[in-house]
Amino acid sequence: ILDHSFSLSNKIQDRCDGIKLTFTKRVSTPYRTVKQEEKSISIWDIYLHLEMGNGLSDQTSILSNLPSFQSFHIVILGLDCAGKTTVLYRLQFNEFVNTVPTKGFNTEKIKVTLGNSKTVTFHFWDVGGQEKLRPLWKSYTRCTDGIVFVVDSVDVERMEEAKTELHKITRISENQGVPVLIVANKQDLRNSLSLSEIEKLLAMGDLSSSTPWHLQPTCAIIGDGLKEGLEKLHDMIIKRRKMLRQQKKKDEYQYLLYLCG
Ligand code: G3D
Ligand code: MG
Repeated sequence: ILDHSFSLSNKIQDRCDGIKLTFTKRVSTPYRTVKQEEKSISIWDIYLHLEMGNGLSDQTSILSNLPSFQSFHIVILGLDCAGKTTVLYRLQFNEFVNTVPTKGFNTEKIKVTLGNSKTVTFHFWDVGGQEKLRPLWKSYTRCTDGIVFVVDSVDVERMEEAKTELHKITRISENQGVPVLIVANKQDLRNSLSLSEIEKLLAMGDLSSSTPWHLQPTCAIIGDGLKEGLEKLHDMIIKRRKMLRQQKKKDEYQYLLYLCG
């Protein structure tokens, strides 16, 4: 079951749904061991997790503790023409791919080897950035592990518009605390803005204190800066997962103390 290569077809879903794995979590207090919760996961749920990646949902939190299940759901957002699709295909093919305007979305699962030689799978969702498509962003960020927000470093005129969209998407309650990698793209162009100018124009200091962020200069055409950016994003995601796990444990322990009087 833990092997990514296994696959199931819809036809046998019902049969597999009958088979359940039960996880029992026990918590020890200094005086006794308390059985805390029992959770059943159907094989079908595990399959969906592997196929779709489900961010921080309750069921996947058990699976994401296992190394082979480390897959991260990442949404790539930003105004049209910022270079989102170029980023996606640069990462996938390690070469420049000529793009056409994205009408809906592109999605790819990409294995990336990080600096510590650890390979992680990112499931990217590159969503169209035209104004009429932006209301859809919200549905792609539901339960996401991280957001990559791409800006065109030479598009000074639309920097204000990019700022508005960045702040809007990070303010959504479901996205509270979700790490954001801001990609200052097209740094190869002579008149590109500097990082400090972009930081100021995007008013990044005004992002909520609960939103971890990192600003990364890149050139998606040749791939400069992309790996470094993903590394930072990965670190922020791991840190957040750890924090959420610790918070959950703390809450559970408090609850047990309350139950034990
Ligand atoms: P989008 O998906 O955000 O809408 P695209 O943007 O990836 O389609 O890219 C829009 C244009 O920007 C493309 O050029 C692409 O080649 C270019 N581009 C992307 N990244 C960079 C970069 O780092 N440097 C430079 N100089 N150009 C970049 P076209 O000509 O096809 O419109
Ligand atoms: Mg695109």
